[in-house]
Amino acid sequence: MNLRKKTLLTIAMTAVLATGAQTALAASTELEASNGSGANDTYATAEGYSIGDSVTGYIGTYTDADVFTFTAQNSLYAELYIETAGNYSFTVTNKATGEHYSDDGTGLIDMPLTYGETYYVRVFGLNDKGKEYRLSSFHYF
Ligand SMILES: [Ca+2]
Repeated sequence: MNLRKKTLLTIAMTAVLATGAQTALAASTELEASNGSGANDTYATAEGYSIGDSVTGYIGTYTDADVFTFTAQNSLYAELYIETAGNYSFTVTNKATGEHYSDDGTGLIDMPLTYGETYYVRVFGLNDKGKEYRLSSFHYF
């Protein structure tokens, strides 16, 4: 292999590795079976989450809820959204302050964050279950 080809191959492999690493960091899966409930349904059993990450999961039963928690790393705004074929809704709650936001079925919540505060994201079905959802988010100013 000549030097030019070897250099191009190295660049391509580096790009693949960088992309793969980024995906591995940013994406995760709910820790509950796709037809299950009960493992992460409460604030006490919430799964860790970070703004900027995507997590996929299922509302496994009609009474299932999936709760995720994050601590704000800044006092910017956050947009959280779910993408799903299911008839699902979600809320974000700060237990300490009583702040509570609902997507009202739109799949979208825009909210201010307060540095150091802990928030809970709760995804649930509106008489629906069995479909996958993806919860994602990002910071904005
Ligand atoms: Ca659950």
